[in-house]
Amino acid sequence: TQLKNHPGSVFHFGEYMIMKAKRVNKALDEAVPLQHPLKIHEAMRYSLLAGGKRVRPILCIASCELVGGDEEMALPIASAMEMVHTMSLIHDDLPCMDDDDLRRGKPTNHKVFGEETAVLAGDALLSLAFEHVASRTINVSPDRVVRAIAELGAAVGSEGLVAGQIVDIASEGKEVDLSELEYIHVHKTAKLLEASVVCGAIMGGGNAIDVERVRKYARCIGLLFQVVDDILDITKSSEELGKTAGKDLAADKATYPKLMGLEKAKEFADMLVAQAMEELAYFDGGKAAPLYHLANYIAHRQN
Ligand code: GRG
Repeated sequence: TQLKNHPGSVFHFGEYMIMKAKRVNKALDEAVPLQHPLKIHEAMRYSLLAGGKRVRPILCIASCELVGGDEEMALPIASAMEMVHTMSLIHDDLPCMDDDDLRRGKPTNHKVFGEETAVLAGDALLSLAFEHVASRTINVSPDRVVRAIAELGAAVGSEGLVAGQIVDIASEGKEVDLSELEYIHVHKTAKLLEASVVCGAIMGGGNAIDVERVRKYARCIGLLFQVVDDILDITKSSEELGKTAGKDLAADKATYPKLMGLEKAKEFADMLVAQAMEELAYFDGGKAAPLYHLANYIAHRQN
């Protein structure tokens, strides 16, 4: 995809994603060296370096650059976002949670390393995320680093991801209405995406208005991410009908298409992209191109 920002300048989104993902993968690889005790570091690296789209760290870096910061300022907290995301996936897959066998196309962490190690690998990644930001961030004033750490902590804890997960667990087997579904998604998915964008802007030196603008953008794309996930679930399961024994991937789970119908869910997704774009209109078009394309990418992704 190309976008003309200014006469003569073209933004190559595909190249941008590949370049940023490579940078993030290198930083993650270096953040967790294979050292003693080998088993825990192997388990941490297994899930952290197992692929994944790296949407959160790339959003974080793009937001930092949008407000005039350099990639280096955001790289430690961008890596921390992926560490937290990965640990939440490891714990989400555990037998006491979703009990999944596969993640990112590979056997889940507990299937390979055992349950005890998977719990500890998640704990260690969560702890490392905060240590990494505090000890590795460069060229950013301490007050900004502290603000960003507070933002990340709030997004992860009992008012963030953990809140979403516990409400999700409590809702199992019950009728869930749209407002409960939104609560779960805002907390399980949107909070960390929001923290990624907001922390990037904080580290990059954004002022209060910049930070609030990107927060509004992030809230739209956070919810969008989940609505699209739900739509993909439906399209995937109907594609698979006939190929497999007709396994319904979305069985028993409340989703936007189930609660509002597929067409309305698609309209809701379109509305969220449009709203996200509106927030970006305040910024320089050239600098906002990556976030503009990231919103489009989240809306139109196929996995
Ligand atoms: C965070 C302390 C702490 C504990 C974990 C288990 C749990 C609490 C929360 C569950 C969070 C969860 C699994 C949310 C779903 C997030 C989501 C949308 C995952 C898919 O993200 P993608 O598509 O995946 O970005 P890749 O593999 O590309 O990174």
